[in-house]
Amino acid sequence: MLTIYNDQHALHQGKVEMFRGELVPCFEVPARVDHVKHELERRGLGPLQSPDALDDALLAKVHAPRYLDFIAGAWDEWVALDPANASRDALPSYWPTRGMRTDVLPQSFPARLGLFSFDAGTPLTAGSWAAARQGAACAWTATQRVLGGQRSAFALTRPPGHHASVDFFGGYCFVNNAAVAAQALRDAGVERVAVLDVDYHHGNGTQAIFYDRSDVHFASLHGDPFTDYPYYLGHADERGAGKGEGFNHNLPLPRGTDFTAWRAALKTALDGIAKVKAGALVVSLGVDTFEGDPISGFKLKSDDYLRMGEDLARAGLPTVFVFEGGYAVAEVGVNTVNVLEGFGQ
Ligand code: Q9C
Ligand code: ZN
Repeated sequence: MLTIYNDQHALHQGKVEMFRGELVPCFEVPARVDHVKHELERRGLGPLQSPDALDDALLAKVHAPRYLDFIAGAWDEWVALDPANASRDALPSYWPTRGMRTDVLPQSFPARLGLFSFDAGTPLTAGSWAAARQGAACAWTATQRVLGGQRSAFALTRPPGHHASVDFFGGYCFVNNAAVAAQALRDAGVERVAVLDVDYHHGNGTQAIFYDRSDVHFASLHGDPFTDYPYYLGHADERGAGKGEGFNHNLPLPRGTDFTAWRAALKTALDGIAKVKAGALVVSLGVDTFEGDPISGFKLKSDDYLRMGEDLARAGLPTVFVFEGGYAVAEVGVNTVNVLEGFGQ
């Protein structure tokens, strides 16, 4: 598996996240990607390449310009508020909600930090933008390799992306790498692209970015939002809007779901993808469906990820894999690389 590796991922290194009323050490740590890289190298699974330079115009096709401007400058603004902030992560604590104004940009930095986010679990750090932007470059480069004739490529990067929406960050995500890949495939002339999100959590950002579009079909298997993050999106009745009606497919599953039930839902999602005649596939590859994941509720075992890769290969589509979640740090390498090995070259 050709892998495009984000060698700047460790520039994003959150210290703490808000969890049940406490600041706890971040689950989303640099070691996650280090383990995947190590496992790819240990199994001799294809070369690791650096990304090519990204044209920011692509980012502006999936994110709002005022959001990108904010994220790009947020760390400097944070430190300008108080030099002591240089040693602290920025976390939001105010959000606009129903009936409040989001069209007027507050002057206050904390107010804008909340306006452009949706949780207090996603620390913004000195290197967050640099790491996230380079991650988008990885997704773009992996897409170019697939367009160039590779059957598949893998963007190995963090922070993850699928919770990042048109104009807000959250769920450890700042830039939606899967959306970048899907948009790049569209820009190259692939008439319909499918994004399949197998991360434990619903890909609210990817869904929202493409919700009213028929050219990008979004399918997601995830913990039911009645009980699981991101809570406010991901129900089965969200089927797309306007021209996008019928091109959004959510398969929420209960806590405790094992691979047999998960695999049946995967088949349903892949059948839907075959029906819309997608010409390419983007896989949001999170392995937080693993039984040992500390923040998730499914029961997949390490060997199941080989079968997952085989099932994905049977879709028969040029495929861009983008790394997302997975927080059982010691097993994240084996589980991720199992999918890629199961998929084959
Ligand atoms: N008890 C990704 O996997 N915190 N993001 C949830 C649940 C947010 C996960 C806490 C989880 C976000 C990319
Ligand atoms: Zn996840």
